[in-house]
Amino acid sequence: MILKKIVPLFLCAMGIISGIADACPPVKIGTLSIEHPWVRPSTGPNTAAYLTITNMSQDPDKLIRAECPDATAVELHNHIEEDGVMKMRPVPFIEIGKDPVELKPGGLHIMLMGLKDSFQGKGSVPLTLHFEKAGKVDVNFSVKIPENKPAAE
Ligand SMILES: [Cu+2]
Repeated sequence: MILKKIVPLFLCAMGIISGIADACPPVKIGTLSIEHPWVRPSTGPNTAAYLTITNMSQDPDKLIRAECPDATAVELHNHIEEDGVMKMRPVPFIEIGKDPVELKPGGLHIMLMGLKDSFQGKGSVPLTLHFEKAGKVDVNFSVKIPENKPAAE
């Protein structure tokens, strides 16, 4: 019985079942629940990390900063359309209101820049997320190549 619970957690932490995101239990911090954290392996100096954050409280929170030991700099980014072209822009924070916030390709993302590691062949990558109210939390992001998506953030 205990083993049934421990094994999926262990496999999840190791990133072995990274393709099956639903097998990973949500990470809880304060009133926030973090699900499906994943990062794209890189072929260049930068890549992006994604996740879904749900706030169980009526009180909004903000993702204000993220850190990754394998990146020289980490920024919070959004995509905006400018003259018909999608461009990435840094944002000072990502508000977590009453609706779940999904960071995903083509939208909000955590930009990892100046990578010291391509993440190719890795199971997972540790990131630290800083929230204004909930504080900081360490989350393992599964290394995953997205399906049916071009290699752009
Ligand atoms: Cu970006």
